[in-house]
Amino acid sequence: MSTNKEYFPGIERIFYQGPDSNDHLAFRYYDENFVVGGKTMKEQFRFAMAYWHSFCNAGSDPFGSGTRHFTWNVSNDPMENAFAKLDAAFEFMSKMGIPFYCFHDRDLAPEGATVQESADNLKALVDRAGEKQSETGIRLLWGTANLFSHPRYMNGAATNPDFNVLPYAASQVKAALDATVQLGGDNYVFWGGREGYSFLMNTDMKKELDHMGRFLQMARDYGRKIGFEGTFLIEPKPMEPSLHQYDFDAATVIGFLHQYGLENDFKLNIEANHATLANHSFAHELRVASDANLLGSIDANHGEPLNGWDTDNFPTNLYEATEAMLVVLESGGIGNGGFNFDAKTRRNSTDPEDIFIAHIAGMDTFARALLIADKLLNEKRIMDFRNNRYQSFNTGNGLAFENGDLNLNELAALAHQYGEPELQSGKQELIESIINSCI
Ligand code: XUL
Ligand code: CO
Repeated sequence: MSTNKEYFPGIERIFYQGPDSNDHLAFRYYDENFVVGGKTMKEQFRFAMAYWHSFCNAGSDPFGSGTRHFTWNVSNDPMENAFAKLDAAFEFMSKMGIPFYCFHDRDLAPEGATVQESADNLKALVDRAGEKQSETGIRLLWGTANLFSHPRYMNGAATNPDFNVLPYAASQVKAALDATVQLGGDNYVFWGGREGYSFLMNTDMKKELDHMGRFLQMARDYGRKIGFEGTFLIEPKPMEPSLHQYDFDAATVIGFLHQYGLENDFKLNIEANHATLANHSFAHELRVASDANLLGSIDANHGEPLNGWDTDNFPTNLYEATEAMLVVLESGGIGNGGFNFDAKTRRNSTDPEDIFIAHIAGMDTFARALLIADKLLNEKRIMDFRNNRYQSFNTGNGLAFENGDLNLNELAALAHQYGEPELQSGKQELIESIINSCI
């Protein structure tokens, strides 16, 4: 089925040329073999391409149809197009030097007329993807099932008030887990796009959350049974498409995982634009996940600060990326997760080269952020200040408090002895200016 057609003629392998290069089809900061923080950049990031944004969505929005011409989408046979799209995607990743990809079941293969036909379609594409992986060395970062686009999921998948929808969702998750295991995927993602509500008055939230917990336990048990040794990931997002989504933010999901006994198998996939939708910074969400030992992977993008939507821009905000990389480095890296570009080119970026330029911009942004974050970690003025801010807990009564050796009565009694505490400056502006001097 594989053709020799070249989908991006005129574009060769993208290489590192250094910060002074003016070539827009070259890396200025992402040097895959350069070692930072004990690992090569390639190992630190494990960059992944998101199949859906770059190869499925031609740029349509609620106000108009797509603007990009997909040269792999020209047949009347959707399966033929799916095979062509696979070739195009692997050509793109090979030329970019992107080592991983991520997909939803429906990105890879079209939905069939029956459950069986859908599973067969997916299997055919997965077999071919396996061959492509062997030929190129490109690997699967994570697979997932699209449980939000089809009308049957309008009231949710695992949380649907109608039980009849749940078997359908299970059939998709089962097939997507089979696909992920067959392709050696390191992770499996659940993003609960419609797992939430649009109207609380017609919703039994407790029942729906119990159903979601049970469904995820079943998926975990099935995955482990078929030999999936990777990490299950939940991707928090507060809203859109639902008015309220149950996986609201990192803190909410961590509570949910513990409540339903999922914390040993699941971690979090933190997306920058979802963080800001929840009125958190990207770094905040990463920090919350990391502090709970549940930072699994990252969906790299950024939102438009002037509106509240999930605009999924390619990440070019150096400051935001630097804050993120600081958390990642302090966490000891992203482990078996990666940095998936859950990002789309703007609707009016219509040249075929634009998805190359966009990925280069994103990879260069994070590479540069990594270099800066590494510098900041070695910047004693910041790190010492942060540590010293808490030094009163290192000895005496502060240490006794931390160790649980003081009760409230004893703690309150110290107020009489200590009197009014002296004010301790937080030195925010100083730290901000040191950060700027490292950029
Ligand atoms: C939606 C989103 C998804 C997930 C995978 O906002 O981020 O693409 O990453 O389902
Ligand atoms: Co995402």
